[in-house]
Amino acid sequence: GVFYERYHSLEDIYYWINKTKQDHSDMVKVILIGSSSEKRPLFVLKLSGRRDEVKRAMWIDCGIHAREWIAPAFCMWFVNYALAFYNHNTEITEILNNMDVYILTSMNPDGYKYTWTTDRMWRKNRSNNKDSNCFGADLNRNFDANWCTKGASDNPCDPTYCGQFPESEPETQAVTRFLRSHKDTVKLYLSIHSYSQMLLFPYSCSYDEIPNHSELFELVKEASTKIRRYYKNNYKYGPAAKTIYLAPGGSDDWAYNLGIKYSFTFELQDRGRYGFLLPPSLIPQACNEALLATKVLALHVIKKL
Ligand code: 0X9
Ligand code: ZN
Repeated sequence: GVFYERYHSLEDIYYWINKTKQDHSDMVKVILIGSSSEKRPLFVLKLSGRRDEVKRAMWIDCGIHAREWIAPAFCMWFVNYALAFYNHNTEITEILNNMDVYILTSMNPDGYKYTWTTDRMWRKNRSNNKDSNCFGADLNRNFDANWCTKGASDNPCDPTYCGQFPESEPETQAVTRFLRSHKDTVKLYLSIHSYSQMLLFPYSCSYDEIPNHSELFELVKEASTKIRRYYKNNYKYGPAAKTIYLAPGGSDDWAYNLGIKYSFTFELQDRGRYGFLLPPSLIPQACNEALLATKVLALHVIKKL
């Protein structure tokens, strides 16, 4: 519907979460996992197919970085697609029958709000850094994975500021706490960003090759090939440090080290023409590309485990 072909204010997103739960109470639960530094709630939607409890799950977070508006738009797109096509599309049905899906539509609500009101290009959260006049930490440099080494900044005024210590930020804490307590069930971790059109896997915090490198490489290669075939668009793929750059403290590396061996970061459209200011007319294709890649990963994990 046309609703999903627009960007939405934070207030709209909270309203949408509530409405989605009410309209689909059979498949959707809402879990409060924490709150932001400005005390906004962090809600996770839990989508389930079959009624009987399934033992496996996947996680998707969107909007770690405030200005990457296509990311929350994808989380909403995914939820809408899953609810509309469950029992109509074989792939999403297979996924929801075998995995619960946890979706954090906006991991950085304070930053997102700030991009709507004050500074469209804001990246970090909005926490008050003591001993500095600059606000915010980069949540994707705040996780405990070679924290604050080369590729992050210890200056609170920089866009890649790593925070005071690993997991210093309440948004990071909410996610790590939830995933630690669900680590036996969550088999696939997915973090949605923009832009540059890449399908990335660990490590980003070092050039070390992970034990299941070949398996993940073949997977993102397959996803990228499918995107090219269906949507005529090019996605690079590979381990993040080599494919994009060295960047420590990221959620994907942390989740991988926690034991979630299928851990990915997607960089959605575009490749720089509009950058973070991707026009709403491109939302459908950008989301369908990411949806296709998500299906490839989820179906593989189901088949393997
Ligand atoms: O630098 C980042 O955090 C991501 N790129 S972005 O342009 N969206 O900021 C890439 C994340 C790759 N993974 C890790 N750095 N762990
Ligand atoms: Zn990002």
